[in-house]
Amino acid sequence: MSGALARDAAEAQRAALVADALAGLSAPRKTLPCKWLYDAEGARLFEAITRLPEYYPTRTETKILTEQATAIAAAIGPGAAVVEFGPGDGAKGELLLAGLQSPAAYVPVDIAPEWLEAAASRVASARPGLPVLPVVADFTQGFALPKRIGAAPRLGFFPGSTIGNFEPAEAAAFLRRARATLGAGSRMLLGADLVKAVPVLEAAYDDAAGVTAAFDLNLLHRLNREAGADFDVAGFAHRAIWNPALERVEMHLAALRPQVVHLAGRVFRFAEGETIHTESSHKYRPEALGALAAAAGWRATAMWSDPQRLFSVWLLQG
Ligand code: AVJ
Repeated sequence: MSGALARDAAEAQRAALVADALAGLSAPRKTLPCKWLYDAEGARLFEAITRLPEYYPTRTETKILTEQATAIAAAIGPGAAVVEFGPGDGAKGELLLAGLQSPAAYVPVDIAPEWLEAAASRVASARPGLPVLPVVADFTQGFALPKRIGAAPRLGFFPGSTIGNFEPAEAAAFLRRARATLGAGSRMLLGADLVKAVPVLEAAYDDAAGVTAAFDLNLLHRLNREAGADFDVAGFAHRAIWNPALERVEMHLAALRPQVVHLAGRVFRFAEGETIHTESSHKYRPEALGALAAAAGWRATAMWSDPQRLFSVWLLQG
């Protein structure tokens, strides 16, 4: 990207952050969209989270993809064009491609060009000769697949239980749109975290070393840095709470004492104990995931899990 274009993109991003912050902090129950957790520092902290003893999802999903690679590849068959929604550093895409029989192409899709570049170059150097065709797009919306994948059978790939960050209605809308993008008759390999004992869930989102707390609190630092806010970050604490009715872990930032915060010419007051809801991570029961997929036009044809039933990897037929 040229210097001027990069500056325009950064300014548009800043304006969107301010707009979301004004809307979220004005709501009767204060909230901020979880996508803002991932600036450079947030991405670094998330990477550290994936290596924590308490955070089982990444390591369990990687184990499933590794140990069941033969069964997964057999179910998918040869020649698939793999379309990954939000590839991160490309490590899981590389792992999936390594197990598949003669994949036809790798299509990472992300809104952030710099991350997309990292995933694309990682896979390209691991698999010389495989067409790597990155697409810059917001994958929650429709987008066009590269013409070069031709008639290869399409396999969507959405690992990491990122589906859990959507409200159930948004998750269904995402799956429906993904089917429209990939085409009827395509498949989707989907990672979803499972409902389990509450202490295991809460520890995964509130680790002893405080890395998840730093990840959550970084959002306030980001608002101070990028949106000109004046949060007293030491006056807030991270909380991870299981919501049993909605079967999700919620991250909140709780005011430890009354607070007054200024942002973009507005004043926001916090009572002691009042929170900003920063993320929801929905956990699924297998029946509920099957029903969600069905409501979005997909049929679950296989599910792989670990012996402790912590995490699930689904093959959906569109
Ligand atoms: C990568 C978005 C799925 O919800 O488990 C980790 C993010 N948040 N710890 C998740 C996250 C707190 C993660 N996702």
